[in-house]
Amino acid sequence: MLIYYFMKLSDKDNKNNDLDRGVLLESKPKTKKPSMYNVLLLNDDYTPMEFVVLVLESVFNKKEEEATQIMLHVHKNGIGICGIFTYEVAESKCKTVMDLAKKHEHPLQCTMEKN
Ligand code: TYC
Repeated sequence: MLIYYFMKLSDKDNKNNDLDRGVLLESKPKTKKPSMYNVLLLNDDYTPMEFVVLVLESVFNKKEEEATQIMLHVHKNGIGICGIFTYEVAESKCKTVMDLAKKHEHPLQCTMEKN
């Protein structure tokens, strides 16, 4: 990235210096890739499998087949990733899942970790 630097022309002491006519200097790009976060579902003994599949379809936009695979992975392994998002989106997805679980009185737990 190139940045155009200049000094004010009223600075008489610098009138023959390159700086008072402006110079182009190299600078590092200021853009940064955002950190990404895994959203995780945790297994429990009571939440119905159908409810977990519905959550994966409605909150994480999974089709029925993939939603079922993720649910079965969590059921067997205790934990599984249901999506990877920026911090604010991951936080919002977790809250939506927890609110839905609470509303339907299921103990389903959702959490996030840095990817
Ligand atoms: N283990 C639950 C059952 O047997 C199903 C389940 C799957 C619960 C995934 C939570 O994140 C979960 N009904």
